[in-house]
Parts: sequence; structure tokens; C-alpha cells
Amino acid sequence: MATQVAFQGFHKPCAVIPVYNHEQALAQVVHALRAGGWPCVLVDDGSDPGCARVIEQVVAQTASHLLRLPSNQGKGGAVMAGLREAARLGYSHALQVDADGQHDLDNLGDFLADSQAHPQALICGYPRYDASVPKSRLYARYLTHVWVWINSLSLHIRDSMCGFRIYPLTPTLALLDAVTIGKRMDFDTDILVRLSWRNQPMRWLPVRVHYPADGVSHFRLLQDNLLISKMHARLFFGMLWRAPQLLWRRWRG
Ligand SMILES: Nc1nc2c(ncn2[C@@H]2O[C@H](COP(=O)(O)OP(=O)(O)O)[C@@H](O)[C@H]2O)c(=O)[nH]1
Ligand SMILES: [Mg+2]
Repeated sequence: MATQVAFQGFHKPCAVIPVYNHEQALAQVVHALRAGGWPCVLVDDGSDPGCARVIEQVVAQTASHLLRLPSNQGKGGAVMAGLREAARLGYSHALQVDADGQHDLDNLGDFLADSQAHPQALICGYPRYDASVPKSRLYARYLTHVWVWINSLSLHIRDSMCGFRIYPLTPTLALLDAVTIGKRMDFDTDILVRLSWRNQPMRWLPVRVHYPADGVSHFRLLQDNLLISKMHARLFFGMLWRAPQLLWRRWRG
């Protein structure tokens, strides 16, 4: 992590970490972020008491901020609550990063530098997997890529499922205030397609992803893939009535 967080005028970033029963790698993730200068907002998404205790310890050790949700909301619900909390605390940008250590933080400095250079842009990670990725997740991803190309009427979204991004909070919260976004594993794709409909600038950087870093993924193969399919269907109809506007925008360049 070469580039250290520095509060530069308009650019004041923090990290938002949704946590649901992911205590094993949490300390390592938060310490690494703090070493890079990132203030951290941990969102406890209704974790069990054992994990809740670990979260409290990590928060105390790292002088982080804790947002505790009264009951489990789902990954998207937790991230959205964290983004709102980050804005309330006065941050302008928020890095979304998993608690389980899946995302390699080695080139986080590149993400930060890009966000500082392009503060209006959403800086999105696209995954570079190692051999540990389950094949079922990989195939489901290809299906999602195709749906996203159709629903955004473009090929510019390189990967919609990678939950490693730096959000500019003003346009992001404007979207969250205007529409309902999927609160579970449908969140990462849903928000990206809807931001693309709003012509949100996006930039893409690779991030190495390891599956699963602490042996725990709460992705529910059947229910979450069903939720994701329903989201694609909803987005499809949303795209249909926006199609003239989206195509007109493209045509004008
Ligand atoms: N699956 C899941 N993850 C949640 C939830 N709430 C917060 N999270 C966090 O969201 C991130 C991604 O979850 P994970 O189970 O690792 O999903 P995967 O990386 O797609 O396999 C982790 O930081 C979780 O701790 C929830 O209700 N379900
Ligand atoms: Mg994970």
C-alpha cells in the first residue's frame, strides 16, 4: 500500500467493512487498512455474540468506528448502512471491502491514487482469481456479465460482483435515496447497473481475490443465485423503458 490516505480538500476517504460472522481475518484486514491510514467503519450485521466480541476488540485496538445493526440485513443492507454512516461522519468517499480477507490489499494504494485523481469517479475492482475460486461461482459470474451488458446496454462494466470499490458518496447516496437496491448478494450488481443508468463515471482496476480466505463464505448458492436472477429481471424492465435515453446518450458520445 504505497499511497497513504491523506485528507485532500474534497477528498476525505474511509473504509466501510460489512461484517457478518467473519471474525477470523477481521483483525488482519482492519490493521492493514489502518496501516495505510484508512479510517475504518465496521458494520456489524447482526453477528453472533462470538464475532460481535471480536468486532468490539478490533474496533478498540484500531480506534475504528462501529455501526451495529439490530438484526441481520444482508451484505447490501450492511454496506448501504455503512455508506450512510460514512457520510454522516463527514467522509466524502468510502472503500467497500470484505471482512474475510478475500481482497488483496497490496495495490490498494493504486485505488486510492486513482480516486484522488478522479474524485467524481467510482473506482471499481475487477477480480483476478487464483485457483481457489469455486467453479460454480465462476460460471454464475459469466451469466451475470451477460445480463449486465444487456441491462446497461453497454460493455463498459467489467465486473459487477466484486465488492471492492471506492464510492464517491454524494452521487451514491443520491441513488440510495431515490431507489430500492438489493440488500443481499444482489447489491453489488444492482447498484452498479443503476449508477451506470445515471451516467456515473467508473474506472476499473484489478484486485487479486482469494476464495475463501478464512474458509467461510455466507453466499447461499441457491437463494442468492435466485435473488440475483430476480434482480436481473427487474433491471431488464428498468432498462427497457430507459433504452431510448441510454441509446441516445451513447449515440451523442
Ligand atoms: N453473506 C453475507 N455476508 C454479509 C452479510 N452481512 C454482511 N456480510 C459481509 O459481506 C462480505 C461478503 O460476504 P461473503 O459471505 O464473504 O460473500 P462472498 O465473498 O461473496 O463469498 C463479508 O465481509 C461479510 O462478512 C450477510 O447477511 N450475508
Ligand atoms: Mg467473502
